[in-house]
Amino acid sequence: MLLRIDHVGVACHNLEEKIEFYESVFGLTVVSREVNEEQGVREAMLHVADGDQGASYVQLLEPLHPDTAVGKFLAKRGEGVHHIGYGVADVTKALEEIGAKGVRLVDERPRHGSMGASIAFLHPKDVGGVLTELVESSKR
Ligand code: MC0
Repeated sequence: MLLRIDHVGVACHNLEEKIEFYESVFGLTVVSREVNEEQGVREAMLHVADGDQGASYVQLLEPLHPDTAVGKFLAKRGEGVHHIGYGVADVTKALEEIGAKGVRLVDERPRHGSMGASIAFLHPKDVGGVLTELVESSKR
């Protein structure tokens, strides 16, 4: 069901500073920047590698307000890995299958994600403490 690691989401206080760090230390390149009001984030995708099943990225996330998922995470835990996003072929089908196995779904239906993807989150409490995102990439 999981095709690849699509991205690792990293929570940070200052997006521009963190982009500069990933560019200068790892030589990564920003391929997309977006503000996602629904998710309460300003984010950037930095390309890491291409594989048979698609590309993988580091996603840097800065909260738009303290009272957002990433804002609350930063206040509680500080900067660091916020979630793992796995590529799937069909996010609606994957949600059905995973929900049927008793895993709590944060999203019953897909939402709008980075670079036109359809995304949905699984609750970290049911995935061993890991906030897990399913990502169906846009068919561009
Ligand atoms: C919270 N918890 C986490 C966590 N966030 N555990 C692991 N990883 C995380 N990222 C834990 C808390 O420590 C707490 O455990 C419990 O979950 C409840 O957390 P809370 O602080 O009370 O917050 P809630 O319950 O209001 O919300 C948690 C929840 C939320 C996961 C449901 O953050 C959520 O809906 N996340 C999905 C949306 C999201 O994260 N959007 C931002 C990225 P204790 O033990 O202390 O009770 S958007 C994105 O990434 C898009 C743009 C994309 O990829 O394209």
